[in-house]
Amino acid sequence: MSEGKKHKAGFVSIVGKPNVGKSTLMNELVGERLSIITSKAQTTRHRIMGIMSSEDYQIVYSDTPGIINPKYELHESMMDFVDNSLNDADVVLFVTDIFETFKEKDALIKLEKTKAPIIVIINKIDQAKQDDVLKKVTYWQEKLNPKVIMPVSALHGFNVPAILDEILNLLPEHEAFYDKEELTDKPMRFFVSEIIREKIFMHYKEEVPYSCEVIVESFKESDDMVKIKATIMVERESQKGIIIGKGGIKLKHVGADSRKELEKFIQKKVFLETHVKVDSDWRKNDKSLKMFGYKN
Ligand code: GDP
Ligand code: K
Ligand code: MG
Repeated sequence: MSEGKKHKAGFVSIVGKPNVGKSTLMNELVGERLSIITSKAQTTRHRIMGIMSSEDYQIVYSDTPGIINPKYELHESMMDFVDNSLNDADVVLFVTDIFETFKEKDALIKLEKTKAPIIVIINKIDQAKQDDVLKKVTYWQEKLNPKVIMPVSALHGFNVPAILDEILNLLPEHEAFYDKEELTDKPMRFFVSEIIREKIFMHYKEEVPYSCEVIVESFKESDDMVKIKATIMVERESQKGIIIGKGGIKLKHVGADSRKELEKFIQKKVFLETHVKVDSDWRKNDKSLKMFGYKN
């Protein structure tokens, strides 16, 4: 560590409504594709940590599910992840986007409960005129009176490095919480299942992806390759047919896309075997939610 400079470390919680670009922002801040991104709301179901370390600091980001009104048990667990991350936060990145009208109160109620300083991120400014951005800045200034408001484009990395400076200003002096080599709190199997889930979101319409959970049954690694067996859980027999498709064609495409992405992520050749199983209404079932890691 450089002389005279105290080490800073802390937890930065990334929260906001669905689809405003939280996961895109975390990946951009950390410089790794840790969180899956799709154009659909409720893609992120867990709290995913992305750790960024240097000689003088360690920032532990938490990407979280979008704040919603829970409709079933899975949603409740998702909102518990948001609450936990807000409880731990030293700094809150409240992400909103240029389009958000913000009629609902649920996200703001969560923010009122946190004691950590808030940075408001107005995302997707690549899609807005400067006037509209300024209007949003005024709006959030009046609504939340945060420490800082930053218009950014997470997708294009515009103004993202400046967020880091603001965080470092607000971060407490502390020693590192994790080994400086660590990138995340989640194991490789988690990312495998997330990557497959992302491809499911891309290949199927409407409700089907929301009914899917991916379980990595085995992950066997050798020097130059990995053999992965994964099960896609659905909620009903009819969804099983949709996932598999005529003659297995749909599942084959999901498998091929997943394999390509997995090879990029793991940097080894990947053999992927997928099966589909039914776990009736797992999203409302306590036992299944525990088994899939959504509950203790
Ligand atoms: P989350 O649900 O808040 O985690 O949002 P995601 O990161 O999954 O992004 C939702 C959608 O918004 C995806 O289609 C992203 O590509 C898109 N997106 C994210 N950031 C930006 C941005 O800065 N500009 C534009 N135009 N799109 C963005
Ligand atoms: K999303
Ligand atoms: Mg997300």
